[in-house]
Amino acid sequence: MDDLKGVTQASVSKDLLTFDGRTYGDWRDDFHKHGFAIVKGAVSPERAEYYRQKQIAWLQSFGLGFDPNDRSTWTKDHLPYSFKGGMYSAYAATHEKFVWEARMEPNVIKAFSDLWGTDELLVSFDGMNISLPNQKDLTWSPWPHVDQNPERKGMQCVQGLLNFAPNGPNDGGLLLMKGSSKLFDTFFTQKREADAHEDAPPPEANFRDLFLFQEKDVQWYKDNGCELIKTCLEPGDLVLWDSRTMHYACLPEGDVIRSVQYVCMTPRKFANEEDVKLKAQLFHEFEGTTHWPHCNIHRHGPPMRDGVIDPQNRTEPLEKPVLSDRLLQLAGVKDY
Ligand SMILES: O=C(O)CCC(=O)C(=O)O
Ligand SMILES: [Fe+2]
Repeated sequence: MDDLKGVTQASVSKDLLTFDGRTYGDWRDDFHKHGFAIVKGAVSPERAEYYRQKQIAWLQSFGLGFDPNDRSTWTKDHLPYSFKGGMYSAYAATHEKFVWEARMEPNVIKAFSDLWGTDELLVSFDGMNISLPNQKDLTWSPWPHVDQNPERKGMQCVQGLLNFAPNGPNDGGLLLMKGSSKLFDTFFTQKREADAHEDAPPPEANFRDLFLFQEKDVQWYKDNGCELIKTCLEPGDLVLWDSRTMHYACLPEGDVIRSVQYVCMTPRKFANEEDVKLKAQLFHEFEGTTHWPHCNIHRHGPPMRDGVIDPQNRTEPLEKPVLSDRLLQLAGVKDY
């Protein structure tokens, strides 16, 4: 493993910010206690429905015959390439106009500003998840993981997911290990072997901020007082979780197509200049990166199909975002 860029010695050994002992009287108390929180109604049901429709139209724009009303078309050959049954981060998707609009919803930005105590934020260039119920050509097994390298101590990244479709117990969705963020350091004081999951990224992908847990590790967290919960959400809800929280997503088994967008924001001051420069360059190239806004900036790269770059690859979004100072600041292109 190469060094963890953007992590100073000081930040390896302690939190980047300290929240100890503070109470807020809102969802932030839950967040600091359990490692996650749900911000209800961060966008209106109407806006959520707009984003849901944009996502479906985006899938259809590839002209591969995907029809949201015809289950016989719910197969890989009718869809652009996705990961884990519905995660889309290639094809310049992460820079579609509607994706930027969702990131910039006032209450989405406000949630992150309130959490971090600053308006000077960077946003991740991560994608969306559109998972189809009972898609026949998919295999799936739980993939409990954290998106933070065990070497990074403290709360360094907060991930978010903005939900657009009704999301009950049978629907595809996010499972979180309540309380696990607090046990992150304790768990990794021992040498731990990552799970050889069938979907684990190849070592050359060098996913440094990912640790896949084994089944016995899930039990370890439960034995230490944590609880695995499936989030149930209404359209417009935003879930935020500390990247040290164990989590994974399950596929839908009901009738509803899962429709969410990932959105993560961290303070601009967490970033070093080199990473911000790289981020700005990737923004100009309409590239996707990871869930991390301020470091761990890696080019997503083109979508692969059958070992070759998908001929349907796009290097520009269908609809480009409307550039504003605020957008460019969040993207790391313009200084605060
Ligand atoms: O889609 C989800 O609910 C979670 C996917 C995931 O692991 C992530 O966003 O880090
Ligand atoms: Fe994750």
